[in-house]
Amino acid sequence: MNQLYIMIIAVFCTVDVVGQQAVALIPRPVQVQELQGSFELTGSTAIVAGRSEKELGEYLRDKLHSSTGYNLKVRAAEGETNHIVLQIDPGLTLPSEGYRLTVGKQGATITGKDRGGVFNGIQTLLQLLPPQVYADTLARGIAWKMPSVTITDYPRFRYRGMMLDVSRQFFDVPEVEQYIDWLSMHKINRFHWHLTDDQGWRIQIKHYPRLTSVGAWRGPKEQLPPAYGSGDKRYGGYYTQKQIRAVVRYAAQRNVEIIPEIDIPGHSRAVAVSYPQILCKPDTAFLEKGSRATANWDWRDPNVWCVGNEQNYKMLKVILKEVASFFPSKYIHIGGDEVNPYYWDHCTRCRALMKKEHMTNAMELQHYFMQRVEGILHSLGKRMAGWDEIMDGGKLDSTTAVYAWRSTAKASEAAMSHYPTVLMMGSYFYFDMAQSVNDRGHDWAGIVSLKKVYSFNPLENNLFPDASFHYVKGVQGALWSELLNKPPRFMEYQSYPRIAALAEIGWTPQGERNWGDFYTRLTHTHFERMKYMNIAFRVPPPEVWYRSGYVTVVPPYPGAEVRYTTDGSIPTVASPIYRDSIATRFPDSVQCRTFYSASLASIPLKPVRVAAGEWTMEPATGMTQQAWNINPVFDQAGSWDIAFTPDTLDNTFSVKQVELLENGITISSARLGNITKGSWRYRLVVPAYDATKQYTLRAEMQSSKASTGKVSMQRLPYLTPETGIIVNMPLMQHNALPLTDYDFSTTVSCMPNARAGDNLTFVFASPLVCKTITSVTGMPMLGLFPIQHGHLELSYDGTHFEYAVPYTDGTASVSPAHAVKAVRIVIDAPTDAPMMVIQDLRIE
Ligand code: TNX
Repeated sequence: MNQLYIMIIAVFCTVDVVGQQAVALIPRPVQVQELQGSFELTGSTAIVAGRSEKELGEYLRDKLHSSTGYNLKVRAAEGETNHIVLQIDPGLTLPSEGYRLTVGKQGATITGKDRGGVFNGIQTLLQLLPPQVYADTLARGIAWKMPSVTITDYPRFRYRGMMLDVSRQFFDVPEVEQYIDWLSMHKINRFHWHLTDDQGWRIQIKHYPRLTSVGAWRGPKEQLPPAYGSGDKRYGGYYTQKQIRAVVRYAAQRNVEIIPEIDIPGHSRAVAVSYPQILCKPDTAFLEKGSRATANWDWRDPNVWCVGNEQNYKMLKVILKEVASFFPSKYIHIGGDEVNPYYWDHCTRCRALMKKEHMTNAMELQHYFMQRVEGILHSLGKRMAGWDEIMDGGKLDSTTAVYAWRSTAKASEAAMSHYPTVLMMGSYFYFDMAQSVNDRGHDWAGIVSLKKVYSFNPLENNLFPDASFHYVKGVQGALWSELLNKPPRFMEYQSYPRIAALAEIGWTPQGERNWGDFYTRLTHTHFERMKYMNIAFRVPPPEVWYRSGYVTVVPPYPGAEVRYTTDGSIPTVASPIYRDSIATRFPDSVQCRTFYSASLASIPLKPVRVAAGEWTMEPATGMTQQAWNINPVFDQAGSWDIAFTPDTLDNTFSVKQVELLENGITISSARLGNITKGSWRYRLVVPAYDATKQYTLRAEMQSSKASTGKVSMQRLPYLTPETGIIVNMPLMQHNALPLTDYDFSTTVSCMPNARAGDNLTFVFASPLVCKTITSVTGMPMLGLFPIQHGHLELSYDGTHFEYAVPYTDGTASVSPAHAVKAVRIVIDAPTDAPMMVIQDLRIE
């Protein structure tokens, strides 16, 4: 009986959860009851606020002002009708930051548990109004109506944060404030400000002025070399203490607490160039060997604070004391990540300290350092926060907060060790990762799509057993800015809509979260809000397929406007709208793009050939041969990319020997593949195509588990002439062959940095007739480490080379007048980075 009762409740609740709400709010509130009728806001609506709510009332008035044109009165006495009442009621039986919002014909009332509660209620109220409410110019002819509702709402986590790296790229005060404002509208209540890193120190410290006069700038004549696209110019900036105080106030008004980060002891190159005395004192034997860490490029910068130098703790105390004086947050984040112990190992002072403290390895120095900094922070009345590396090497104080970024295992470890834990695992929360395989972005933590972010469920896989979940304080997204230098407004593109998903993870109970429901609210309503907020968010591209002479488009959401071209150009807002499949023999010239508005459009995509086939395999120890008829997708000679993608990740799966047969006879084969983003990829160069013949793809595959998956084929639009290579620069690889296989994922790097005059020549086996030759440099996808100062030369006879074209933005493209014999890449000046990366030629 009892059980039945519970079951009925469960069913009832589920229906309620999945039931669509007419009001589409993000993050989704805990409880919404929709009622009949609505309330219309007019110029004579009053905002009723007592003394403690007055400033919130003024915030609301200002928010409503630009779009409605109204200048609403904020007053203390309650009128009978037409009002928005704001009140704080600490007696409300809701968690902190919770609120109740009721809208009826007479007006709206927001009762908050505390100031944050009222603020959050105001955000919900704004979302109930037409999306134009967010416009910063007058929106005419709009009835400012909100539907009658009763909402009871409170956050799932107390800590709902977003981190922004302002070191690799600098964002000025208006940009930061704008960013915080957007966060607050998503009920995010922490802004983690990553203020210092190897590429720039961004916070004024009065006792150490060189930190910003020297450490905030990079460029050809600066102490810090150019980096991450800053190129030839002096680049940088910092915030004065006055500015910081203003941003702290601005954020506090929006219920956002700022957690400053001063990243030590690693990521400290900007300090090291300003005050070199913070560095280690390597012993003479080490120095004589001539081993300089900087000559040995490591992604972890070796400019690390010396642990054995007492003066450093004095200096840190002064710095942290200033920091503590203008950030009211309880926590100060001190980084602690990715320390390169290279110098510690060879430093007389660090070695002496190790001996004194009976330490056996350098990681114990890291722990020692953290404990000292923890002590400094405590003496300043603050608590310490750091990246999960701070757990290594020993126990810290139980108030110290751990920001788990490396893995879910690190998150479990932190919570199970009873450290207050913030979840920001790269694979879900690093918004500097690419959003799809076709997008720009890092991918070391995988592709972090919107759906991937939203799928995060901390209750899965018994990640936080027993009481350890109690130590999970919340979730946070991170936007590292290495790659944010381009294209314009990429910072916003990387942030939204992923932050909308983050907001809902942080706010909404797990049981009320549902991807389909979220995606509908997002695309139907929230996109429109973000448009008026003036966020250059990522518009999802359509799926574009090709098979048997037709390109078919699947719009990313119902009603999405997809435009296309068939001439290889990028679709514009004037291109035709896709309505029905496109008949074409040249799918590679088709491009499609979603247009949300004239200025908000997705990346353009070319058709993907519908999978050539699928496989199903039993577990086996030996190779299994599989074959597929590929006539529907194979339609021309040239270079083809064949991808084998298992349905579920399986590292026992492998593919060997891929062949293409024409009427049963092998005409192309490949033995060497590579694994990229979960697929085995092979490249086939197919010499001929004849529409009357039968084509088959054959592969040898193996897996010790049962395996299913799909085989897809993409034609590469490039010619693949046989070429030799003559190298005249310090290549890192033993040979340059990866540059001649027309596999654009295999590159070669030049390290150390090339010098002026260094060059590399491609010599074609026979004179090459082609339209264009393009040399793309920099890491595939990321674009890091391109050639910045260089040019291409052409030779028509193999002996005389003539200047053709300079590199711009890492790319140089030339159209030869007639058959060419050789192409030469010539470096004019070194790049600003530790190395240069060169890709295969793209010949069309
Ligand atoms: C790792 S996350 C870093 C950052 C990089 C980021 C790039 C962390 C504590 N350190 O310095 O910017 O990866 O994704």
